[in-house]
Amino acid sequence: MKRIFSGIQPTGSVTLGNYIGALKQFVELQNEYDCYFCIVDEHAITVPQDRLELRENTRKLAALYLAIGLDPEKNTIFIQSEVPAHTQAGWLLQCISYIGELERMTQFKDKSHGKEGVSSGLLTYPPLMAADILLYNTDIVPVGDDQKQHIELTRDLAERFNKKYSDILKIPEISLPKVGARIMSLQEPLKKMSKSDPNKKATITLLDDPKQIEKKIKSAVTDSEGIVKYDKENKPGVSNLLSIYSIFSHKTIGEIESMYEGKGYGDFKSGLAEVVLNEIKPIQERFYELLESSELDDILDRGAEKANIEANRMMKKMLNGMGLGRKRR
Ligand code: ATP
Ligand code: LTN
Repeated sequence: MKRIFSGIQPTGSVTLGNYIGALKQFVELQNEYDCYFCIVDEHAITVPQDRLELRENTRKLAALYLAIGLDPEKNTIFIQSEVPAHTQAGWLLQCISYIGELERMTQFKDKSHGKEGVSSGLLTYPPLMAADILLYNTDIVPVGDDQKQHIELTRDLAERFNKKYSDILKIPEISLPKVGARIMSLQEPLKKMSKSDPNKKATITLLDDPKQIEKKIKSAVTDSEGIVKYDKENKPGVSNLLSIYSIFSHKTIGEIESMYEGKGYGDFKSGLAEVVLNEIKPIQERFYELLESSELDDILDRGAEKANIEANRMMKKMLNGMGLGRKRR
């Protein structure tokens, strides 16, 4: 069975962008692959976090992984900081990364732009991500479009390590969703929807209450034309809403355009709210049950145990390959 690895940062409430770009792919892939799904809390601290919120967000994300339908019997679900090999391998890969290539990462440029006191961890975030992936002999990494560059770098680092030290790291492939690889902000449709966006009207989260979701969809930025038509260049707001509609309704964009021919944005937005809520409501119900359960801790304990065994096996090979410490058997 081929291996999948992916991770999400516990940096806030999970958005429709995360759900469509990453989580929905996880659910689809779980039956055909041996999957490792991680909550990457060590990535979250590359920008300032409140420690109590971070812990709460970590637990919530774990509950959400299960609530969307990931089966803990089939998948390994765990928290990054509970598997120390990630930071250890991250360091080894930092030592073969060039500052120039890290500075070229668009996520680093976006998150550091105009900020004071940018942490060095924000710069060295990609080698840690590469470690996450490479420790597990990963074949495929399901992510949204914004992570393409990081996966390219992961492949480069693996090739560099294999050439320089020892040919042990598997070169992973990226998997992007067919539709919705980049869901845009509801308020600034030229910007990606992001869970750390301070403007709460710009994002829909999986845990927003239904009234809030309806309101946010109603106030989503569109245009003055009043025609429901997909045209990314000239109608980015409406096109983004159409993509979301298509994903939640399993209808093609063409079918939805026909449904709303001659109708205004009001009807279109009400229809969109309905299909989104149909899918999200049951997830929310399961989420709140799971959050309080001890079952969640058992699953995370088992996940960490399995991930530690797997990651330590590769860690040993990497240390041996680089000549660190005494040779391990
Ligand atoms: P932050 O705002 O803290 O950077 P984020 O919302 O960008 O967070 P991540 O934790 O960085 O989310 O990403 C988790 C997964 O969700 C990744 O696979 C990423 O590619 C995907 N993703 C994030 N935003 C979007 C989006 N707007 N559209 C599609 N996929 C997305
Ligand atoms: N960088 C990713 C989160 C992430 C990840 C990973 C995704 C960290 N490690 C390993 C896939 C595989 C992000 O910001 N979305």
